[in-house]
Amino acid sequence: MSYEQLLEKIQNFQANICVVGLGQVGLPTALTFAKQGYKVYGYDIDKSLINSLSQKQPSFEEEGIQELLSKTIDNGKFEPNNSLSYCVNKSDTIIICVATPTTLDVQPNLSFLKKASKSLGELDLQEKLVIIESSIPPRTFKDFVLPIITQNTTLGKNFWAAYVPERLSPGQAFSEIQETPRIIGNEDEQSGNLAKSLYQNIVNSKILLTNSKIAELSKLVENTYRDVNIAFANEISLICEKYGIDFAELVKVCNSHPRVNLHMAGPGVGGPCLPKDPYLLLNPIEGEKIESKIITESRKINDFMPLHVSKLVTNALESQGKSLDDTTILILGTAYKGNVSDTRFSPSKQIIQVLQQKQCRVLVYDPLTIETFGAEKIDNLDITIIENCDALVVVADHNQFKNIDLNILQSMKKKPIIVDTKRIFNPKDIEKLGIIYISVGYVENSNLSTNMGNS
Ligand code: SAJ
Repeated sequence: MSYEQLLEKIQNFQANICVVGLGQVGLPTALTFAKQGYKVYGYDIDKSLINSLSQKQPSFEEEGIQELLSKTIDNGKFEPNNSLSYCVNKSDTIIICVATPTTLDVQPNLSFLKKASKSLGELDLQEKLVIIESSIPPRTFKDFVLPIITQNTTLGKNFWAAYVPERLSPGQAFSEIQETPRIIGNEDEQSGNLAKSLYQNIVNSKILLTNSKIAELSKLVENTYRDVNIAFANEISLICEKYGIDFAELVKVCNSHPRVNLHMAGPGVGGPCLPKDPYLLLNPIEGEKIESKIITESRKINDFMPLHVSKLVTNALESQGKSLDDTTILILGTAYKGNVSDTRFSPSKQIIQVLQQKQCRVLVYDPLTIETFGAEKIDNLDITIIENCDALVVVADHNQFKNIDLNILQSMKKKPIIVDTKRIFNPKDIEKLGIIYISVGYVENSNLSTNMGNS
């Protein structure tokens, strides 16, 4: 098949697609292409995942995923399969969405990408287009992936490839795949054109073409930008605690300026992307580690926040004359953020551990996850549970938590405390119930505040 024939197949939804890696990026991507009319083969090394997807059971929470999975399996547009060669041989385009985490010493761990590229390199990739969506350190596409997958082909002649970083925010995956502008990083013009035609058929927004190194860097810079901005918000919230003013009110006022956009302070930064992408940015695949004070300090500030939250909780309990070993604390949320079932790098892990070290009894409630981080799991917010709680700590802003009947909170133990790190409640409503309301950047009196680094 020539370049022109492949282009036409892609434009007319006739090109088959194989998605490698069916996690929180790969699966929504596969289902979106299937929804638009492409035939999509889904491959993952996890056989049990392929089994459950074949039985129409998604492995994580995402709005609309269940319906779309069932629909596209029923109409034959999505076919999960545990043979990579089967999926690749049936396809004209292969999209790699494997995880690129960091090791414990925060070095890029490209082992999944290496394995996927190696397995692909052993198959016949002639006349196919390969796309990488995983977040990767600059030059990985050109110097690491391309040499492995072009062993029997020539880029731009009988094979095409591009780097197209995913940009979806878990929890809004389907709308973001369609509405967020996409970046295409390519090393040859034909690959850029093919990738653009493919994404044009699912994206209702701009598609920008650039070289692969800039595309790789852009992805890491975007997530680092957010991490640094959240760190700034967190630091300002600590300053607000010192002054005894409400950070949320301050944000409202500052953000009325047309060139200011303060982010929200919170319990820390979790998830599979923000806590590790700054490290991918600073650790090139070859050469020395890059120094950046602002990026490294921001990571430290965000990593400190769970500790700060536990200190807010224990300070508040002690200020009410309670002995920590005689208190029960209910944590709302083990997910790393609202409305997702992902618990990777969740701030609640450290909050729970610290509170347990301080001898508090810790319960957790999260209707979207099975993770407890060693706390006692409860299955509902029954009054018999609430009446034993001294403090309630909101760590994930799930919609279910926002809709809690506040009257039930009145049954908490004497001198009750709510630490609402995600600002899901109106402080006045809580205080009206006789409950002490605390948040990051909102302490009743500044004595409850903690010092960065001394907790
Ligand atoms: N958070 C705050 N304050 C804020 C915003 C977020 O404390 O103002 C916290 C959240 O609670 C969470 C963490 O930050 O713990 C990350 O949440 P997020 O919603 O900012 O980001 P992710 O990790 O779910 O998704 C990000 C997105 N990147 C950007 O917005 C630049 C998404 O678009 C990327 O596709 C995704 O990373 C990814 O996969 O790389």
